[in-house]
Amino acid sequence: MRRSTIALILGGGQGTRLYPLTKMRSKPAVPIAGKYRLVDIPISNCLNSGIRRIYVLTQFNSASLNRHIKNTYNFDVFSSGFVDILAAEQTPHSKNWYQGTADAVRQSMYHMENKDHKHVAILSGDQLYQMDYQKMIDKHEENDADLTVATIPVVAEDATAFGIMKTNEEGIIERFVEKPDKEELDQWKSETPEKFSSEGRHYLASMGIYIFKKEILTELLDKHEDSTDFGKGIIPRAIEGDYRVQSYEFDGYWTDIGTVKSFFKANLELTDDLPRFNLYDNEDFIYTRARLLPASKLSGTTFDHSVLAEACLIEASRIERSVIGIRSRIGKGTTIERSIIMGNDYFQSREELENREDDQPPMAIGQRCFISNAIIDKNCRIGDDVRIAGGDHLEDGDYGEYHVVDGIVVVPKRSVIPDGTKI
Ligand code: ADQ
Ligand code: ADP
Repeated sequence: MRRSTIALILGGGQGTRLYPLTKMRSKPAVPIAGKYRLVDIPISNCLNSGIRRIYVLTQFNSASLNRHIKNTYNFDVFSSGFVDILAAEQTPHSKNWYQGTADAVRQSMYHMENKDHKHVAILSGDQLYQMDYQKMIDKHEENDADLTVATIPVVAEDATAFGIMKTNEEGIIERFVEKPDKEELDQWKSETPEKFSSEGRHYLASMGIYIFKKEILTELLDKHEDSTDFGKGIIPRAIEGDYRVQSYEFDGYWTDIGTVKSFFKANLELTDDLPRFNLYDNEDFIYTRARLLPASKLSGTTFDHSVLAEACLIEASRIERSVIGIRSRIGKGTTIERSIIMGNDYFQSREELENREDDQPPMAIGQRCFISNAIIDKNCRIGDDVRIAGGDHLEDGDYGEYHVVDGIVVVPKRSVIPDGTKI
């Protein structure tokens, strides 16, 4: 265990960019890859890097996040490890919700007052990647940096969505701009290694992953009380000030999953022949709740490039390029393409299924349905002969029982889509 570092995971603001997946839960609790939740990714990276003191900062608390953390990360009593949720709250120190990432950290600092750490790792809660933070901390110590920012080269098209920087030969960050305009991009080009420049990745982006010396973090947050964000405030202030701000170049797979579109894409990429995010590793585990679930039962289904979680009952005709989550039930004759089916939180009993008093379909996807380019959240009741075909021909918006976001049809948790519906 690495006692030198405490990790703070920024679990999300209002969660508007992932709405309606955040309609009934806080962002860290959003299910991903069939059986995990977003927060499992940074927590697993911490555990695999030997960091076992972790706070998850979230705008509001949710039952599913609490249950998930409590049931998954209960360290034994002899270790001083913990995963604690710090939800925005009214305290004697503050009456406001978190105003931004730096404000969230500022409001949480008093929880760490009595801890014996040297560094604070600040991590983003909506990214898919595997990284050994230990290597980054070693570099940070070797350089005697006040602050180290993890960086990765990106293409011009993506550069406007990130913090972009210029470094000197020693890797010290000399200039930084948060989300530059397209017009000013030229001046932000850097020499990047051949591996990246050959793909047009000429811009050094901040990954939003920071290691601070503990006292420097406190000093910066106090000194720049009006800075509510790291990217817009604290990081540029540190670079302008008399601090040693070092870049740590990461060269693995890393992607943002903070919007419905990027979340959808990252999930479907897990169905590639050789996914760039590796869930099948003997050492670097992705932790999640250890549920006692039976194996999945399949009948008459052709599967192609799909990921299937446990405890599913599937009689569909064809499932292609899709992620099928725990306890999913899919009826005969149904086709699913390019979709995420999140599954169910519990099994419906046989009794419940046989004695249905209302006309509601069961918690399942019915028979003879066609579903493509869609995200079906947990516990939905999709009737028979339903057609859901997402795509750019649909106009984005809130249509009651479903939403369209960037052409992707999102059916929120517990929605009911009656027999024969066409979307
Ligand atoms: P963004 O991702 O745009 O850029 P931001 O919206 O501040 O930055 O989010 C960073 C993380 O903090 C996300 O996980 C988000 O959910 C969480 N967060 C946001 N507001 C929060 C709040 N009020 N309380 C708790 N958590 C909150 C940042 C950097 C860029 C960098 C990119 C890399 O500012 O410089 O390039 O990350 O993704
Ligand atoms: P997960 O299994 O994905 O971690 P959650 O913890 O969010 O899911 O939700 C599963 C929860 O659903 C469990 O706490 C379980 O107790 C609850 N549950 C079980 N049966 C029912 C039921 N019949 N109605 C509502 N909730 C139920």
